[in-house]
Amino acid sequence: PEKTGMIDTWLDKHSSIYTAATRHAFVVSIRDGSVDLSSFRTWLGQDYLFVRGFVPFVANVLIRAGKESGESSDMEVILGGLASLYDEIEWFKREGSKWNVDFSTIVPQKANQEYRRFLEALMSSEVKYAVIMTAFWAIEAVYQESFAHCLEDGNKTPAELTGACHRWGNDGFKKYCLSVKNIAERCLENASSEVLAEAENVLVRVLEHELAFWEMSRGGN
Ligand code: HMH
Repeated sequence: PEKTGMIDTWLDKHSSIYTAATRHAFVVSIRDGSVDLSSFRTWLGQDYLFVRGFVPFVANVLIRAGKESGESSDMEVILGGLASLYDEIEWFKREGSKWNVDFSTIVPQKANQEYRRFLEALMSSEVKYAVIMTAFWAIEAVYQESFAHCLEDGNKTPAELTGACHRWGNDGFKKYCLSVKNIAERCLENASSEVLAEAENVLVRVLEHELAFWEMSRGGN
């Protein structure tokens, strides 16, 4: 029998915020086809800015995987994620032209600024590898869970939005998230109680930032 890891224990404990982040009304509206396209455009522009800030965060995780992990395969997992962010930025640019969203004029909204500030704080060398890895997993997993939901049986996701859903809802991304989760779990197994408490706190804060990001998107400009 598989033993339950820390992350699943925490998700159980904080299930209401986890569900709020992964089944948000904005995501549900993509799935049921009722999505407000101005909200989608807001999300697109804000997420493009978010991803540009996420690249240095993942690069920081990569550097730590090379120095602090003790497990050489961690680097390949993170490098794969970093490489796919290049394609992701190109995808955002194509979507931007498709939806007439001019990224050069977009200003980050408050929830976006706060999320990016949080990521910057996590990049401090004082934050333990297990903690940043837990955060990294949660950031990716919320998108994976959310967009996979839009592709599940019975969806009425509009055809012009399935590209976004496949980007994060596909099986390869799901497997990648599982690899990141396994890295985080391995680190948490050997962590002190202080580090565990910090990782749990950071996990909940990621979920709060993700929830606020969906709220911001739904609210439009
Ligand atoms: C807000 N969270 C946000 N944007 C993203 N692109 C990701 C996570 C990626 O998983």
